Amino acid sequence: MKKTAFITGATSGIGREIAREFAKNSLRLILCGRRQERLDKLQTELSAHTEVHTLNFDVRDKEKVATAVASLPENFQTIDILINNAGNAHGLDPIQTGSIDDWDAMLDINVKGLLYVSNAIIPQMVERNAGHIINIGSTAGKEVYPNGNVYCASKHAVDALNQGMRLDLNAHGIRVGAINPGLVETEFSDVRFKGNTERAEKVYQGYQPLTPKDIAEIAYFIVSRPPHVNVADLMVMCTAQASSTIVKKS
Ligand code: NDP
Ligand code: 8X3
Repeated sequence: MKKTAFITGATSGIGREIAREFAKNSLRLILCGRRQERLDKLQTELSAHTEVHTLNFDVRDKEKVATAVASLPENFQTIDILINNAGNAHGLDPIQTGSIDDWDAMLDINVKGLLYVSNAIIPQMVERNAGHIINIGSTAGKEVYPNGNVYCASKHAVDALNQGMRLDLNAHGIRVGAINPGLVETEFSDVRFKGNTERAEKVYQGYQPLTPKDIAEIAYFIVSRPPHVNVADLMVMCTAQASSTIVKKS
């Protein structure tokens, strides 16, 4: 029977490409995000390959998260794969001048939002003693770079939660792993720099960054391993990148 994957942050970047890659491989999809037009467009595009259901909610709203998951039609209620991907950086400022609103956004979305979604889905995996969770972390969850302070803290929290989930869900045969990408060209920097396109574009100039498709192919590789294989923690950078601060640019 075809597996069903629940993907947060499917309206853009990494999440959208994971949706496309999974659809190409006939996984059934539950696509989540806040931008309904994009959800509708992607549903139309991918329905040629597979069954698609969309859910519109803000991961920060724990009631909406729970209601959305509870609203799934019967044929989408069994979730085999959870991709915890929704998230962003907001700002790039030293700790002494950082914006509290940016800090709230990053911790509420990247950490608490991931927890709310996990809370709505993990119990059914535990009940079935089956499931696969992939948490999208970051190299920012493995090291800290100047001005990255709170974003890095949020991704370090994702790293800790990935480990914690793996420990707690071990008895239930649920696979838990993280993909920790380095620089991937998406709308990430547009969000980080609040629509300052010039600044956002500069992040990816002078070298070849990863593409969302690179990450999507890795995600499909992971979910298509046989049941005894769990890719627990994977870090991937473009060849030009050696660390958060060392990137070989032309
Ligand atoms: P994008 O900005 O392209 O995509 C972010 C996605 O998250 C969108 O689909 C957006 O949907 C969703 N999202 C953001 N906030 C919320 C919210 N409050 N509620 C629900 N959904 C939300 O960025 P990426 O694809 O690059 O980012 C995806 C993940 O990858 C993030 O967790 C990011 O931290 C991580 N990452 C990114 C890297 C990069 O270099 N790009 C590298 C390492 C990790 P919508 O706005 O429609 O709600
Ligand atoms: C995104 C990669 O280096 O911009 O998580 O933090 S980075």
